[in-house]
Amino acid sequence: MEIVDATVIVSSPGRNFVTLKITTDEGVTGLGDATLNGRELSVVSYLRDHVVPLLIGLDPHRIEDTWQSLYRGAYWRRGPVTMAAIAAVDVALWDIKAKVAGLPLYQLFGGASRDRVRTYGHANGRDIPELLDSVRARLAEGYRSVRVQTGVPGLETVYGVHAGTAIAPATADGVRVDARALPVVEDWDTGRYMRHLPRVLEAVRAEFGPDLPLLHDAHHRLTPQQAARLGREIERYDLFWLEDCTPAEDQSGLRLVRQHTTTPLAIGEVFNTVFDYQTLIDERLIDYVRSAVTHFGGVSPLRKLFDYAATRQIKSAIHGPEDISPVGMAAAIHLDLAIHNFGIQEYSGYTPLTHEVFRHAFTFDDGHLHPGEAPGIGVELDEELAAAHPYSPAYLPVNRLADGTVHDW
Ligand code: GCO
Ligand code: MG
Repeated sequence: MEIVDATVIVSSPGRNFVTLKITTDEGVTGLGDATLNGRELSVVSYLRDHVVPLLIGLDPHRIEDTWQSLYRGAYWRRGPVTMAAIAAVDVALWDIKAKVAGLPLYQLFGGASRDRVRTYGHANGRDIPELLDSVRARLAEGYRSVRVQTGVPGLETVYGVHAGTAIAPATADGVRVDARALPVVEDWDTGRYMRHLPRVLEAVRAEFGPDLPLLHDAHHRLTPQQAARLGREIERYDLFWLEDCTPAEDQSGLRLVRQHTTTPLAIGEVFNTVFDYQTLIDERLIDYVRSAVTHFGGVSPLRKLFDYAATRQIKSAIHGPEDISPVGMAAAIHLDLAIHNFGIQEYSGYTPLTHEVFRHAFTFDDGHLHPGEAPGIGVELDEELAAAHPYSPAYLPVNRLADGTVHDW
């Protein structure tokens, strides 16, 4: 079998998604997600200009060899653009291999290690009462674990709450209403946030009791010293995890956090390779690894990462926000079902139009996902509908402190 065609499809059925479609001489097709929120077109160019020409004529079954040649052959390694492009190729080839085998992808990974995949959803509120309503809404949708984010008194806009909903707002025809040609500026004050968060968790525990698994995302905003203090202060609220407490590319900083708190830590959605995790895993500085299939070079390296993490009893928690397309999500769910050290899967849902553009075999029921039994990853792209909703520029916000200094967002 030979790869005869590879095309890159950009579509915005609510938000921008980049999809690679690989076709073989036998007419088998595979899909891969290459979406990099806010930098989508750079991955499109990387694929179209530099990767697609290398794929034509290759044997699609040689996934590992293709992966290694794209990673090592570029000479310039790692980074989100490169690794998103390689991820799309990797997943598309696994999709083809599993279709040819006539099996859902998880069967090629050793089969199911569990019956279904536990998820968590997003609850957001501008203030505590709005957050409590949002938690109720997620529970009504079936979620059994909830991430809680609120506005902070004195700040205008905070990560996770400016949209007020779990899903980016979209008009009926699928055009993002928050799409903008330039990033918006949000404000940030670490002191206010650190004083407010314990009150938020107190209110949520008072309302929903001790049993509901609660998560919180600090979104890379604290220093190790601040994270150590916050983690210790919120121990009594028994978080499932505190996510991205620091910009963790400074891996040794997590030693300080770990020395001071037993609050479980989850890190890694912006990481691209196993090397970003080396100290964190070797020294057991985290409890969950958070990389997305889409930003980590695909399911091939992510499976290796999970095996490495398992040697330290660290579990998986694949990044699954609404800016990972249903193609990337489907690949994640197959992996979640198969690996032993599965922890939890993030799933924040999609706009109705996104579900139409990407028709998928995976299902969400009772707070759990299942990849379905369709051969491959189980996603089909409606290319006509995708083309009717073209790319529209959209950027993540930028954070500034009161004096104008840029801060991590
Ligand atoms: C999460 C993430 C996302 C990111 C987003 C950036 O935990 O789901 O923090 O919400 O902010 O993926 O594009
Ligand atoms: Mg996060």
